[in-house]
Amino acid sequence: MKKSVILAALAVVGLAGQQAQAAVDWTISMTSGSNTNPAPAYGNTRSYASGTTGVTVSAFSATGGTSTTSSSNTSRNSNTIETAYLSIYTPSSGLGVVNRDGSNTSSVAVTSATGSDYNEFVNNGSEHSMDNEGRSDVMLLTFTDQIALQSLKLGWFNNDSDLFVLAWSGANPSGGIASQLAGKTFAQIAADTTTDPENGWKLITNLSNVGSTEASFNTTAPLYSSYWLIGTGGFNGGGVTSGDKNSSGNWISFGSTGAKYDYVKLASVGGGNMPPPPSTGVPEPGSLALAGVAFLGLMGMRRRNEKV
Ligand SMILES: [Ca+2]
Ligand SMILES: [Ca+2]
Ligand SMILES: [Ca+2]
Ligand SMILES: [Ca+2]
Repeated sequence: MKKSVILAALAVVGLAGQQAQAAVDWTISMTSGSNTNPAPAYGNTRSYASGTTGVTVSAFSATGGTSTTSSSNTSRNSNTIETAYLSIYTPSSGLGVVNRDGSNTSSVAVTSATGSDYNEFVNNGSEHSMDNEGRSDVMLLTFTDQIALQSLKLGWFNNDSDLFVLAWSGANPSGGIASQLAGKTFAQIAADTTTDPENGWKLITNLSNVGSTEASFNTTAPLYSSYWLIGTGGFNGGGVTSGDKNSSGNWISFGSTGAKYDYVKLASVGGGNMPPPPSTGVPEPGSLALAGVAFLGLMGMRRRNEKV
């Protein structure tokens, strides 16, 4: 009896929580700023806010390691992750990623680029976006509070627009969140989501063909975190994928028929604040204990009555 009362109370709380999340608490637009060109600083940040909720965004890409200049696309899960340049396209497109492996030195914003991801430059080509042609670009979003990221909207996309969202779960990493990204590989991060999902990067969702629609996710039993990772394509146990699946529901490898590269710019994100501790309508631990005592008392009375 006591158990069912508690379950009923929790059900009411759960329902109230879902209703509150039908709409996000805030939406942060990320369409303002300007680019540095030429020679941007890799690892730059851009900050945006809505009300008291603020976010700082930075860019990364799998450009490290010995295969940095290889034209092979198969290295994206074994290359180490390095900081990239977080570019901005106004007035409405939003944030893009220009990684370290560009090579177009005439119009490139990267003075020392020697890589084979050659269309990575600020003011031309489709890969000034966050893309997965050549290398896999991602954005790290660091919020001022623990929040539930629940929506995103693209201001621009080309060819295909699959996205994945990861959140850092568990304790704050002692070396800072960048230490859980830079120097690692996407394969290592993927292994973390499967072997230690409660303390590390956790896959929140794979979004297919987002396009110009506002994507919604993480609404049921939402996860709250200060650190969120958004990338192009899909994400599974091996790392990043094309985001495209065959008729059997299996991921299609980059370079195979049916795998389409994704090019996107992020215009806004929305989310929910962590709900305050319940104050009304939910029994306090103390009153639950009292209810238990009363219940035991009833049981005692019933036993005594049965004896008579
Ligand atoms: Ca790019
Ligand atoms: Ca690229
Ligand atoms: Ca797709
Ligand atoms: Ca795709």
